[in-house]
Amino acid sequence: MSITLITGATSGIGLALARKLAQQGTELILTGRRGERLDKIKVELSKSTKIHTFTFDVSSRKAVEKFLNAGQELLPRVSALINNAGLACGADKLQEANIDDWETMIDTNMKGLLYMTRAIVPYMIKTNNGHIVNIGSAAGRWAYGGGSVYCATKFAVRAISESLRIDLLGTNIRVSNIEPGMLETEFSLVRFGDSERAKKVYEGVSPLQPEDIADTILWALSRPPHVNIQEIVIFPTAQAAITNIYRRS
Ligand code: NDP
Ligand code: 8X3
Repeated sequence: MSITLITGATSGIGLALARKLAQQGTELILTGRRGERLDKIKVELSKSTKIHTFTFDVSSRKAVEKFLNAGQELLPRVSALINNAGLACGADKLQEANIDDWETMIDTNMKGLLYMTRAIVPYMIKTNNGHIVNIGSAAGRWAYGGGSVYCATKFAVRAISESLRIDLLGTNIRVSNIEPGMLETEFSLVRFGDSERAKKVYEGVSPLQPEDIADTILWALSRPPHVNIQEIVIFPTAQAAITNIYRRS
């Protein structure tokens, strides 16, 4: 039986996808830093399928290596890796930004995704089967003020997806890059660390919901083996472009 591995399954897109895949009976490896949440999710989803949880920080190379050791019996069966764990920290102008925030975003969104991909792809090559789904962002196509490093990490996710697709040419392994626009999850709370400010991001708008992206990922995963969905950009209807948002007054 094959396994789907989702990083960042404790909330938002990762959790919505885990719930949908569990309903279909897919065996899952779920990861995140908040172990208590993972424990609860395991109890909830184990009613439908086999769930394995691992609590670790994807931005720590050592922690990823520990996970690879602990999960070594499961990893050869991973047929889909959903590189979803990610975050933005702050939205300050580059000249005013906190450099620690940059490190966190680069280490999580880029290096974490790379560590996980480097570890899992060799197993997929052995079976000549697999699907890497990277959660990029519309911010990985269009930059905006105050987003320099977050946008750069998501531009990087797009570049990594493109290169990996070329590196894997000739295998049956697929690589997809999913690029959502405004999406209501814990993302803005994490970004600003302030629930009032986070609420304002979505004020007067019907943003995307994590289930919208989970459905899109499920669709990409379920295409026949000769079809690779390379990239999908998804905005809410009220967002025409990265900084063009219509708000009801
Ligand atoms: P959430 O904050 O709701 O979820 C983020 C998930 O990532 C959590 O499960 C969190 O788990 C996990 N995570 C964050 N940092 C780490 C880390 N260092 N190690 C392990 N897990 C980590 O946000 P979203 O669901 O919105 O975010 C999912 C992805 O979607 C991200 O890559 C984000 O950049 C991207 N995205 C989000 C958009 C939005 O507007 N919301 C739009 C476009 C893309 P824990 O805290 O338990 O570690
Ligand atoms: C998140 C979308 O526009 O808030 O990736 O950066 S945005």
